[in-house]
Amino acid sequence: MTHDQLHQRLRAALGETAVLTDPDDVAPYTSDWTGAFTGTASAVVRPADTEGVAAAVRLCAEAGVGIVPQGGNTGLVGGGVPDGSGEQVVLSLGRMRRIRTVDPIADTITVEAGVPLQAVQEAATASDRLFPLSLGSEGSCTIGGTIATNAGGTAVLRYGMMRDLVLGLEVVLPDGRVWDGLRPLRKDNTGYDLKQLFIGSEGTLGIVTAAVLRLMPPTPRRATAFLALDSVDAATALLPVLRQHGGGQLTTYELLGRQALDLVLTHQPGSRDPFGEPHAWYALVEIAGSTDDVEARLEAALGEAVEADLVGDAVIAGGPAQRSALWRLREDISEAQKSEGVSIKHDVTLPIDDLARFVTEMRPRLEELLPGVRPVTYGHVGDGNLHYNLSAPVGDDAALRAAAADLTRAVYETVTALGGSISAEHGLGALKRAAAARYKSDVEVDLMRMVKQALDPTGLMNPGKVLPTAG
Ligand code: FAD
Ligand code: 2HG
Ligand code: ZN
Repeated sequence: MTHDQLHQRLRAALGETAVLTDPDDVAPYTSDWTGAFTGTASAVVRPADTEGVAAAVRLCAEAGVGIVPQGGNTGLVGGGVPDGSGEQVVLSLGRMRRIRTVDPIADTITVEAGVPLQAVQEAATASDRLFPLSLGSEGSCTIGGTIATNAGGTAVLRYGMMRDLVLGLEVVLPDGRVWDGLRPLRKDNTGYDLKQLFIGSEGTLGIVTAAVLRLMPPTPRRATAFLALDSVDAATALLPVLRQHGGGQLTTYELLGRQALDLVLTHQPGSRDPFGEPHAWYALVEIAGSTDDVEARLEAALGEAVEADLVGDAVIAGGPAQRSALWRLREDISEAQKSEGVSIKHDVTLPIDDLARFVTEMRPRLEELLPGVRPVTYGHVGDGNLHYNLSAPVGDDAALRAAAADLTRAVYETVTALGGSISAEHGLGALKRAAAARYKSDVEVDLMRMVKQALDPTGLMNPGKVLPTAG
């Protein structure tokens, strides 16, 4: 079947407007948020419902055409973007935006894959509940995308990753069948937990079309502090203090190096340094709950931290405007680093005890490889997850591009030697698929290939992503 014939059949099955082929219409779907990944597509298909997704998958399978599922296109590893062949079809879930039900007794919300994360948070709030997943991209990223990447964010410390928040899934399989696993059950030991296979599979095993998600009690009281710290060691030593005083309500513990704050202050209008003098490191802490004691808990934790010499200075948010300003200093880093120019992203996890060692060991190694390279270090310190993103030496993007492979190898070797992971929360996508072959064990890679072969034997589901290249 030619691509033109495929387009005609897709239009006949899904309707004229559901299939985009005009280059101007297709363009927004073929490059990513970072600008590092750009491809071309045979077409973009935008089904309105699960049946439409299944029909599109069946037609692409008949034509032997690869399918790239796409949600909000905020992924940072090139997973939702087609390759450069022009042979692949992008399947966007963007029209599937229905919130199907909020169930106050089961304490669940059932939503379609294309619903933006923020809309789910708002629907939960409107029912006096909380959907706790929280990302800087929440206005644009979709529930399907957060499931496909097993997204993390700034509340993982308390609530876990997306994997921990999904009770049931509906998935269109690579052969076009629909698996209805849309169950709100909290207990279901009937063999393999199939939904977990699809969560974090980045569109390589099937297309998530809907999900049942867990809701949590709301946390209307929030105590938020921005801290100045001398070292990463101080940040890790502070974690048990925060946890002890937080009493299960410690929700956020984020770290920022001075370079990260500097980028925000330079590029984000209205941002302001909360302190009179610069410090090497900063942390954003939030304790959240439903009772008034959250502030007292935060103050007690900070009192102990100051006494133990772990904190140099601290600002506690006096109200919603100040809280939001402090949050922006953390959440705007990605945007600010993008404005600064070319950078290389490393989203790594380490055993928490080794975070300081990692940061200390990396600096001279990187400086030797590329003098003037600027590590912008920040992340979810409570989860051992650093975004160790390297900006180019000032004015020399070309030098960073030339040294990129060596720099990344140095980072990943150190992470692996310390028992960490080369992808904490963003996934492998296209960016890290070759690295996965190097840093995962042969047994792990083999098992991944077996799973892929079993579910997608013709390899049409997001080709060229996640699965390490052979050899
Ligand atoms: P897309 O980018 O469209 O797709 C991502 C992957 O999922 C692709 O492989 C795609 O093929 C697949 N996919 C998408 N939808 C489906 C579906 N319905 N079925 C099957 N496969 C599908 N991530 C974090 O984990 N934590 C953060 O704190 C965080 N902060 C961010 C901040 C910014 C400013 C930005 C730009 C990104 C951030 N991200 C973060 C990354 C990104 O937002 C997440 O990975 C998010 O889950 C992607 O959702 P999406 O809908 O945009 O997916
Ligand atoms: C964050 O924690 C995101 O802000 C984005 O995961 C990280 O842009 C990045 O590298
Ligand atoms: Zn992150």
